[in-house]
Amino acid sequence: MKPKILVCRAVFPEVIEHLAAQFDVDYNDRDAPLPPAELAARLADKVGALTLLSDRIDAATLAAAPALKAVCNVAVGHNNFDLAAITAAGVMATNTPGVLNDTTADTAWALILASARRIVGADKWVRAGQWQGWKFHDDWLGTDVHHATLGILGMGRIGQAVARRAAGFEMRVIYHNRHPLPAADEQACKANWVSKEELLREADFLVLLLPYSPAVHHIVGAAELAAMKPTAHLINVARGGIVDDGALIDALQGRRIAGAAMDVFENEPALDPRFLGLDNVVLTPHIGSSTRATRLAMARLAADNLIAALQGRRPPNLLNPEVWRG
Ligand code: 8YV
Repeated sequence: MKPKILVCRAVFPEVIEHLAAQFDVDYNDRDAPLPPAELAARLADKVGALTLLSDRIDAATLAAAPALKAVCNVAVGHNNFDLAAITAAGVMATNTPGVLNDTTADTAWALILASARRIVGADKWVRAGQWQGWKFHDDWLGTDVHHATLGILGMGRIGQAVARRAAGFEMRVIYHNRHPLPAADEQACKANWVSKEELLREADFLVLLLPYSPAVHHIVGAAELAAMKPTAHLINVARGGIVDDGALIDALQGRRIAGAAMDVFENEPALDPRFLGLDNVVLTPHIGSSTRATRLAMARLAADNLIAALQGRRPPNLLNPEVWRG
């Protein structure tokens, strides 16, 4: 008999085939999350699970899944995991770092450029038939990206990929982390550590790339937005909850910053409806890693983690090494 696993949400057929070669797969092939009670019920006899960010794994879920050995997220973020509870239950938890860095960095750049050059509004204007003639000085004037100052809050692997791309735009790159990067890494992405205050004050484009934790909840709120330049743009490709969305909407309405581009929101997908009425924000539906190649690589890596964990090998992306008894 093959070990039983749950794949909590629709992924790629080739990944399911790969898993089915070694496991008895209970597959939720709908592209919608399982309600918590159904998730718990379907985990009851499983030894492993492939999870998405919408699948909350906490003490209650674990209590319903006594045989569980591994939960493997198809995401680098893992704020759907109560890692302390998972570790206390002796269950391995994994994520998918690395494979989505470049795609998410590309998304950040798409949003920087879209916000600076008002691409989305201009596209809607053309489609609405409003382009009646060309004007020199008042049509769709945007902000230059080249030679501007790029600020990055959260200079991990994705932040460094965003910074490296700035060289082509001949930008000055500054960042803030709790601790500066090792000198060689700073050199590789030509970025300088500054205080959070200086970052807010100096950035023309402020890109957020922090992983979510309660410690960074609303790390960009009314006070931080007030400290930014009125000409600045804010880009969030990290997590909802890092930005106080209400404070951002106020700042955008009051033109206290020039623009924003948001891929992630508090309470997504139920974003604050006031966003929809603003002409100085670009809105995308959490598509930071969304290319076929990258989503497939993420699903494959999560599957590899699950296979390793259930075959008694240390999974490559183990988040809680304290449970490893290799
Ligand atoms: C994913 C993400 O697309 O990896 C993450 O943490 O937020 C995105 O890359 C999404 O979570 C799919 O699970």
